[in-house]
Amino acid sequence: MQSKSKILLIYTGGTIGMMKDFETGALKAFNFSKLLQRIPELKQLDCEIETISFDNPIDSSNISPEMWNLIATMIEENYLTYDGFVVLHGSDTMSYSASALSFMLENLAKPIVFTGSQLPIGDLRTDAKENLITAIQIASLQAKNKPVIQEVCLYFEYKLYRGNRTTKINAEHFNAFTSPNYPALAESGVHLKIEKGLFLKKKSSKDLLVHKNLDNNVFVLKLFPGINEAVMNAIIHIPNLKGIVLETYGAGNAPTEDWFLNALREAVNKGIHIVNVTQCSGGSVNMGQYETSTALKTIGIISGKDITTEAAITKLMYLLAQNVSQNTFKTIFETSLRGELS
Ligand code: ASN
Repeated sequence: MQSKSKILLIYTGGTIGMMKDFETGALKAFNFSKLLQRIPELKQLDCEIETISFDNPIDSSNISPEMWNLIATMIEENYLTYDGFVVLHGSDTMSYSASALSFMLENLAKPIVFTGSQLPIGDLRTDAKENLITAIQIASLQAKNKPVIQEVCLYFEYKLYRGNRTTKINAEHFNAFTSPNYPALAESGVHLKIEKGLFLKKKSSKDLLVHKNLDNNVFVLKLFPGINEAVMNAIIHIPNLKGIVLETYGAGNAPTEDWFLNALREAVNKGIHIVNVTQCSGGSVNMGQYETSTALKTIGIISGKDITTEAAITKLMYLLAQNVSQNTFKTIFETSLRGELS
């Protein structure tokens, strides 16, 4: 007989649990016990739910690598006791956090489902209840006493995505996220339609390995017509800088002016890892397709392929803390570690 799934709900903050401050009119986080009182429906779910919360819930604009560590530690310490984890998180940076956690949790064999909402749970028209209830149901799915999902996901507005493939695209619509280069893993309608073939295949049966070191000596540089030499030089001379996510045009294209390419060459020669990702909301970098990207390839710029900026910057933080040798860094970055690139 299948036993009831045990789910740990980790509350970090976000709009889902916010209330209006009557003095300023702004939304701010409030504590978790009040959140649970607002969703009596949770008792009807066919699983056991326990909760744990940040001492001071945050608006997700204040998330940091230290807090990713806190979430990772909460999962690590409770990993054997629970069948699945639902992380309640603000939507603003949820894609960054889901990406970061996907890299930090190696050999994951249980579901970690990030969710949140656009309106507070107390609001009459809230999207929080559906998001939370279905996220818990998804995290509880079992087949032959094993969790069906074994990766870090993000559930929002009827769709389950691979977390490190997502990006927030709308501050107004309930449909706030998309996964531009990878299809949804599941869709919730009258039935929960699960696309098993899209799930991450577990590579080994090794125990969970939690990587808590992240190196945030990194930068995201979005190109724009008019970027000048002084700006480029200032960036590549940031003390201790170890990695740059370079958001280029189209299929990975950039200016071909000497001062620009020289700055990139100098940075690469100093040991700074530069990852080429596209500013487009979908599609892939393909260095060499146009003349405007051929030099980038020659300089040794890493191809981010179809990775999101959120996954690229967190993968950089993760790999920079892993003591990867200078020679193999590019190859490892260009390899899919958690399904983050094709
Ligand atoms: N500012 C909020 C947050 O990210 C937005 C939200 O949750 N919808 O914490």
